[in-house]
Amino acid sequence: MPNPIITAALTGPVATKADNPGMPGTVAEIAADARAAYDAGAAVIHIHLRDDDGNMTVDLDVARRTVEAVRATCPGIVQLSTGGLAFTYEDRMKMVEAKPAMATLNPCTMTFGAEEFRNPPKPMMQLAARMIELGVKPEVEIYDSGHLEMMLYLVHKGLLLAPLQVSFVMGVRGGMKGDPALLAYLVRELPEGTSWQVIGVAGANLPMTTIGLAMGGNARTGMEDTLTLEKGVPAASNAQLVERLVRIARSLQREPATVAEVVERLKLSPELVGSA
Ligand code: KMH
Ligand code: ZN
Repeated sequence: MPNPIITAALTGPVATKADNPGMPGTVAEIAADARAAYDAGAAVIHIHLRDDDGNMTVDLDVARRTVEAVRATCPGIVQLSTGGLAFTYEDRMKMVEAKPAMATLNPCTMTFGAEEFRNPPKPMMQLAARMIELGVKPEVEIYDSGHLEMMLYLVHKGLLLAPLQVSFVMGVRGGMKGDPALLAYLVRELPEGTSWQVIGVAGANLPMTTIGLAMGGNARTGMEDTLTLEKGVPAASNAQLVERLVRIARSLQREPATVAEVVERLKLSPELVGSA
């Protein structure tokens, strides 16, 4: 079993500092949190942007400044989100122009809690093609079994290249629930050599990421996915969540992958990975 890639999802498209004061709220705070998460064992830093007033944004200048700030602060691999619920798809697509080493690719439209998460097929495929041009590695986010079929179609069309990097998102209202039987099915359907993890949202976070690790997957945590350490106990920081995940991985005798291992395994573009 290869060493698990640990991802820290520092910020998200829904919760803000108002929901947990330990969440970063500016470019500088995101960079500082990335360093702390890296020091705790995360190799990949997944980011939804915040401007200097703490607002969610998909402004390309903020994206460039964020990529630069994180790269200057730590060697962690920057993964920008092209998701988000409040912005047009065209604006979200521009995130890859900031040239992060990785960015998310959400293959299908869906209900997302009280919102609509729009990922129309045509621009989604344009985004996939643009990522190939720029050498930005997609993290494909699968919220339902049909999304996996769409991913395989993109592979067939040459819009996604091996090695694939996949997240199974469990616990969003409108997508799959956290259920080990569903996970077993999805993992079985993956092409040989695919790297995968569970994104366990809210109550699904701890059990499903632990099960994913035990099954040989990678793992992600952070305040995008859960604001609490346990019911009623807010997480103090993203680093605290990463520390706990690393403890779980080590209890399962799995040592977190280094940045160099991730670059090699996912065939990331070396020029897009920082060296701070
Ligand atoms: N919070 C995720 C489950 C992405 O980052 O591309 C949804 C999301 C996807 O925002
Ligand atoms: Zn995200």
